[in-house]
Order: sequence, then structure tokens, then C-alpha cells
Amino acid sequence: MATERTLSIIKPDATKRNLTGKINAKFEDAGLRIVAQKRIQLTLAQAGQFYAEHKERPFFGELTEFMISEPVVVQVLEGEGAILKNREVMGATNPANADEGTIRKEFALSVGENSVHGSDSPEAAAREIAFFFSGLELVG
Ligand code: IDP
Repeated sequence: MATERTLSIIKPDATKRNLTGKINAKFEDAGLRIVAQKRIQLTLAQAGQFYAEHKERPFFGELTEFMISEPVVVQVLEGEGAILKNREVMGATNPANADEGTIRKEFALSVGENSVHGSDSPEAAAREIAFFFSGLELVG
């Protein structure tokens, strides 16, 4: 399997509860390397642009307001099959359906406040990494 990069976000419910280190340990234990990382405060416009594919969903307003409620940690994770591996480490969107040992099972509060975002395809990973990081911030 090829080495990939994927975009991860540690969401406001997790940054607020000071869980960044515990979540990063889950990534590293799974063999994912954090190759770029920064803590930022999103604007409502940026959150809306990032989640544009969900614009028509009933939870769009709730989601974007949540994403600006506290700073987030955006990061690039690298590893063999990193996109799928990260989705496995994250667990199901709704923590009630997430497997034991996953980030969402352990830390998520609800289907909305679910602690982490992870790209779901190579196309999304490329788009989402470029949304947050410049080439200069990505060390090869
Ligand atoms: P994913 O984050 O597991 O890829 P998506 O279906 O792409 O899940 O949804 C994006 C995000 O939107 C979720 O992670 C969650 O924060 C939020 N979300 C999804 N479904 C609901 C819902 O039914 N109510 C509130 N928020 C939701």
C-alpha cells in the first residue's frame, strides 16, 4: 500500500477538554505520523467553505457554529494507507456506533460533537490539505 497523507482536525469539543495529546497518541500508536500541525480559530465563512458539501443538510448551521466555538487543531497525518487508517482510528461518525478503542468511542460527546474530522478519499485529502497548509509548511 502506498504512503498517503490525510487531513485531520481535532474539533472544538476535544480542544476545549485539552485532549489534543491523547488524540495524537492514538494516531501515533496506529502508525500515523503527524507531519504538520497548527492550532487555529476558524471564521464562520471558512467553516462553511470547508464543509460546503454539507450545505443543504439540516445540521449545516449547527456544524459550522460548533466548528468556530473554540480553536481547532488542523494536522496532516502520513502513513501507509493513511486515509483509510485514520478513518478506522477515528471510528463511526456517531460515537454510539463507534468500535471500542476508536477516538470517537473514547472521546466524542455526540454525533455532532465528535472530536475529529478526517478526509474520506484521496481527492478530499488533497483538497483539504491545500485548504489549510501551504507547500512551505509541508516537509517532504
Ligand atoms: P464524518 O465526519 O464521519 O466524515 P459526515 O457525515 O461527513 O461524517 O459529517 C460531517 C460532520 O457533520 C460530522 O463529523 C459531524 O460533526 C456533523 N454531523 C453529521 N451528522 C450530523 C447530525 O445528524 N447532527 C449534527 N451533526 C452532524
